[in-house]
Amino acid sequence: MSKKKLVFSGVQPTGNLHLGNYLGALRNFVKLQKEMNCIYCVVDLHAITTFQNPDNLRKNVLETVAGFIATGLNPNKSILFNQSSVSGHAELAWILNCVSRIGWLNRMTQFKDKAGSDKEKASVGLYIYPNLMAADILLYKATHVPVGADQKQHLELSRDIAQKFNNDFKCKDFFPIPEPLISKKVSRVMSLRDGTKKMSKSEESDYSRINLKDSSDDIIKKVKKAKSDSEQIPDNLKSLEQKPEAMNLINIYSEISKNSLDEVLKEMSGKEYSYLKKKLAEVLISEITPVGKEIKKLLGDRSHLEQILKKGNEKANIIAEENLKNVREKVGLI
Ligand code: AQP
Repeated sequence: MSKKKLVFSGVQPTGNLHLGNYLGALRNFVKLQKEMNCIYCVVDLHAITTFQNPDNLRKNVLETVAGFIATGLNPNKSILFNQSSVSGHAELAWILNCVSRIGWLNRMTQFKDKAGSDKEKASVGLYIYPNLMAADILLYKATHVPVGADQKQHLELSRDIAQKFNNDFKCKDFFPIPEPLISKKVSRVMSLRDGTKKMSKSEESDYSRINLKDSSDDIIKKVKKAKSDSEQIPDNLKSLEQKPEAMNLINIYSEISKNSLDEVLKEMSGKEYSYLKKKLAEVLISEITPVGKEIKKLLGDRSHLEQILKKGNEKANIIAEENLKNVREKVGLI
């Protein structure tokens, strides 16, 4: 595998993949495999930073693999594996725990969001999650990391950790400083119920998100119920600044219909949101339901999915072991 450009990214097997995962991550992953060598990971060790029912976790790992493949990922071209099968992730994470600083972790907003008001009760794993993410990336010396905007801060931390490791152990350029690849258009798909919160698997209300496995009827119902605005659709973006739910629907429509925001406003201005919702449901059904059907089909053959993971795990382990050998040597571990 060429050392030049290498993509790494992961998805947590924490439940139903949704439109945010699709637009913010999966669709870009598939595009990137045409241009670069790519390694994609089902990050089960990240998932357990909050409690997961073991049976659901096992099921969700395969479902996430199916999601990758249904979106168009080719497991013969890219490496697709699950994190806990490559023990190097946990080992490098420990080493990087000793490089990363408490002050850096204290600034992570995702921990604050996920831990909620009672931080004392959050797991230690949730707190040091960003160090594990740095280990995921650096274990393969990845140069590019496609993520949604919600992961930007974690990726900046990975860059700081890489830099500090290179400085502390006097090995300039040992770890490449990973670059984020964040889609300029829809980098953050928001909840259909609250336009200030991101669409998320763990949000209680299923009406907050479009799942990739949703049926046409589900999509129509959810889009119909989505919060929007009582005024007509304006002809400029400025008027949408204080209307996050309406902006979110317009963003999603623009992204799925492949029309720019200006084109969408031209088409929609002066119309009611019910018109936008009708069109939005149509484009979502035509793009998302085939992916959902393919996921369901793939889940009908578990052994095929397990075989894909097994091959990916073997390939990932070879690269990880080689890099870890050098890390141990730099740190002085024998
Ligand atoms: N709403 C979103 N908009 C854009 N991108 C998103 N991603 C997730 N939600 C959105 C991107 O999807 C990739 C995989 O995310 P993840 O499942 O590993 O973790 P997450 O960001 O924590 O996703 P969720 O859905 O919110 O999961 P839970 O609820 O379990 O925490 C990442 O690249 C992410 O940026």
